Amino acid sequence: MEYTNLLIEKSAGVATLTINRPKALNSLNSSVLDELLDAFTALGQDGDVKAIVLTGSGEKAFVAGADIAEMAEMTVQQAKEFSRKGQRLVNLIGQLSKPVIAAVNGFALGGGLEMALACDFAYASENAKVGLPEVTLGILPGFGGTQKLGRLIGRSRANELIFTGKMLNAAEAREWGIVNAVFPLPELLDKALETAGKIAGNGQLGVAHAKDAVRSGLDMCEADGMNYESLHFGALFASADQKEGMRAFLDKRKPAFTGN
Ligand code: CO8
Repeated sequence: MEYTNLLIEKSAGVATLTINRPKALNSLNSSVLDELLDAFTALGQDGDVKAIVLTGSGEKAFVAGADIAEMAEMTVQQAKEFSRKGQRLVNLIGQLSKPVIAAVNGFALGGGLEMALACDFAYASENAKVGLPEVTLGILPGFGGTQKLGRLIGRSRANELIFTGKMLNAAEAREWGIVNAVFPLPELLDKALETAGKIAGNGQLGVAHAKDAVRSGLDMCEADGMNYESLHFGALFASADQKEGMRAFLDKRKPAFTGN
């Protein structure tokens, strides 16, 4: 698929996926969502890609939400389909066997924050502002925000953000546990790439199983989660990466993981 709203760069096992619609603050219309669905599917299947950084182009916005101009005249049916498309995207990011880091380089509002929440974790720039302003537009977060934010930061804080529609600055977003770290804007992408590079150097299968164990485990009771973890732990002992990782430790050398 030819992308008109996305830029993709790949280097040393890490793909940088940039939403490139700066004039509309990288807001998500149907064609951006289609392209993102296609791009994440392709990156998921690309054997050279071990981790992904998602960011927005320009110095102002990560993603300023779903495209309000497109949504304004939607019928009930179209709005449901739009929401389902966005939810397919956030589910795809979650189910991908590769970690996705959000580099939040400015406004992450509404569907933009929901995209960041769908990623495995997020870093932000000092100018970032995050929020779920949907109720100020007479709607509610429809790309997973009502489900994911409470699981991440707890019900009380999620309710305050969702019911007021207020924005948090980057330091507040870190304090609330929405982003892991805050950097000056010019350093943000490099910091995210550095972390992604570290992940890409680890056993890819171990990372993939860990991602699923953490994500799926959060929806289970602890006892079921422990059983699920054991299944993943056992499965890795059928892999070449487990043999290589442990042999390399004993041989006092760097492991050469193959993802098998
Ligand atoms: N959609 C479409 N266009 C947008 C959006 C958006 N979400 N955000 C900004 N733009 C456009 C502006 O219209 C403007 O275009 P133009 O230059 O043609 O007038 C351009 O981007 C620049 O924006 P501003 O001039 O407004 O820039 P400011 O610096 O003054 O303000 C803000 C920046 C504060 C980010 C402001 O643009 C803003 O408030 N944007 C809207 C934020 C928002 O409400 N986002 C939530 C949208 S709803 C949503 O995401 C729902 C997700 C779930 C959907 C469920 C499916 C039904």
